[in-house]
Amino acid sequence: MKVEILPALTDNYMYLLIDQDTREAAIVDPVQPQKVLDAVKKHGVKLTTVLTTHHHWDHAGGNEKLVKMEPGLRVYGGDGRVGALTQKVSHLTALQVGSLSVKCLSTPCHTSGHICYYVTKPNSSEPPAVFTGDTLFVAGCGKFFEGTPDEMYKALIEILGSLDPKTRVYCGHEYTINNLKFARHVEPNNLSIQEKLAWAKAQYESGEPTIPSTIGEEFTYNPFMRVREKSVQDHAGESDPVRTMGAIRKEKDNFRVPKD
Ligand SMILES: N[C@@H](CCC(=O)N[C@@H](CS)C(=O)NCC(=O)O)C(=O)O
Ligand SMILES: [Zn+2]
Ligand SMILES: [Zn+2]
Repeated sequence: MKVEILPALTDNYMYLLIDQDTREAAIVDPVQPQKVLDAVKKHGVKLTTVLTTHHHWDHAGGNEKLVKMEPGLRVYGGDGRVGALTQKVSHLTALQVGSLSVKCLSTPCHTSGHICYYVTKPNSSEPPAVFTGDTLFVAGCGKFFEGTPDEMYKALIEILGSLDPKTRVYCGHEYTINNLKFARHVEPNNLSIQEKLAWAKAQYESGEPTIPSTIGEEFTYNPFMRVREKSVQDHAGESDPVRTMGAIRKEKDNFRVPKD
């Protein structure tokens, strides 16, 4: 599989997922349809599928226009509020993009209908990919607009956290530097955070994305994936991982990001 990263709006990402065996492709969260069609043309692939992570405008807001420009697309999503939806999916719904297998993972919390898409290439040694929208970011997670700390714990630790650690994480926004500054505030002595922050700043300076990370890496620096660690619980003044999840999300909602 090949994943082309398509920056959109100010800090969103769309992703063109290509099955190199069949030249069939899917697009994740096509908020800027013309950019998508330009990339489809450049790669000479057949776009058949839209994978929508959630109904927010900056993710699903291009669906209707894309379907008008390219009739016949299958539009997947987990929420009736997703524009141009043709197939409503739920937890563990399976679909194919050419020879690639896609498994839908229901991760309610940021929105109640949020879906992450886990992609594998059967009978190959290629690492899997997961498209996490606004549930999991590199070193962070989405705001809890329609859910609870318990739901985000299930999403991050039990569902995404049990994927192959080599799984590539493709998230919905470029928030990595700000997320790592908050992570450093939570765990000032965590060297993985400091290394990743230095790397992310260098990527930013050269105009490169910080995407993808891996699930295994996220467990080393993402405070929301580390709510079972004593260091994170101590910072939150809690001894329970779900209460820690709630406390650090609330703290991040009000966090003033330092300049460096
Ligand atoms: N803090 C965001 C503000 C925008 C925002 O609220 N984004 C939503 C997704 S569209 C979110 O869940 N952000 C997670 C966070 O701020 O930790 C930023 O860094 O620009
Ligand atoms: Zn959102
Ligand atoms: Zn968003």
